[in-house]
Amino acid sequence: MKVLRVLFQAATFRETFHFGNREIAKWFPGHMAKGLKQMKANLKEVDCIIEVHDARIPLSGRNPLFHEHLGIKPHLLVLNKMDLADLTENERILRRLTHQHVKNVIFTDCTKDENVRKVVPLITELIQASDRYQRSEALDYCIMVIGVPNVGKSSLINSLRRCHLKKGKASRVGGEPGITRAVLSKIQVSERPPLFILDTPGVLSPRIATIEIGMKLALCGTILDYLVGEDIMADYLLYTLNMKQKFSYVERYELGEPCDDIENVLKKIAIKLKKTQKVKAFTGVGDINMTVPNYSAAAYDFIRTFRKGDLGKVMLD
Ligand SMILES: Nc1nc2c(ncn2[C@@H]2O[C@H](COP(=O)(O)OP(=O)(O)O)[C@@H](O)[C@H]2O)c(=O)[nH]1
Ligand SMILES: [Mg+2]
Repeated sequence: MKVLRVLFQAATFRETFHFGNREIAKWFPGHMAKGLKQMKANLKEVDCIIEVHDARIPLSGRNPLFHEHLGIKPHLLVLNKMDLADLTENERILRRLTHQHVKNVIFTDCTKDENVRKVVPLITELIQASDRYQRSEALDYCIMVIGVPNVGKSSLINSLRRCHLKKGKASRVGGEPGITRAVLSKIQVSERPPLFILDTPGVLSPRIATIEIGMKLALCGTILDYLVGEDIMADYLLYTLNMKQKFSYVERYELGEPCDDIENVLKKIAIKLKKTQKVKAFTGVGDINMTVPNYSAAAYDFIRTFRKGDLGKVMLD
């Protein structure tokens, strides 16, 4: 792999990505507005907020509404899916987060319960150091888990239960945005201290600031793909992998060498995966049937393989 990398470094790649004049389709479904409203209404019962976000985008796409509406409580940022993120860039990320006044950060992998045991001691400390307002008499701790869709909020709760209660699933987990709907269910995750967690539906910002942020959110599966478009997502992914010198895709799809031209890459992926389609072509002398690469099927495979971590660990920010 090392040899491969040295060889590939000589290739030239794009230094910036041109988005053209694309826009993100507006998407703030009713259940998200309702969810945020319910979260605010429950705030007086809450001692601490755990914000879960995807470790591949620790700086992008966190919802500013959370800080605006829920910012008064002690706050822990859990950067989950650390198994998919390139953590060699950690120090830069932590510096940036400190700059944004995010002081408490834990990286986790909820599928393997990795680092999840660090969560309860830290929030206990944060709550004990805080003014609990109306809850100063309460013996139990109540935590609200918030975040954009599909970052692993429900998985974190299940993992905490496995670590502290030796119990299984209490919160439904899903592979696409929108599995946990407007219900705020209160789930016990530990006996000592008695600790309860409110699971919440994912809430995105009603305005995603830039198309690039939208692209990163979509690549991590936190917004629906069609809002930005799978074709451009695949191109942005290729651009990122090349820029970060993550060349696993070359081997995976047997491309021979890195390439910065998405059409070329998708064509080869389609042929390798036998994702072709028959189309009718109209010629002067009559119609003929042709077999052409199915670019969208190839783009979909490229994106899905990335999401599973099979194109290597990547930091998108
Ligand atoms: N690789 C990886 N996948 C995870 C991790 N945590 C959750 N997932 C997956 O991410 C998807 C969304 O999880 P879920 O808990 O439903 O997210 P929520 O919408 O924020 O509640 C599911 O397919 C989980 O299996 C993690 O630490 N690593
Ligand atoms: Mg959920």
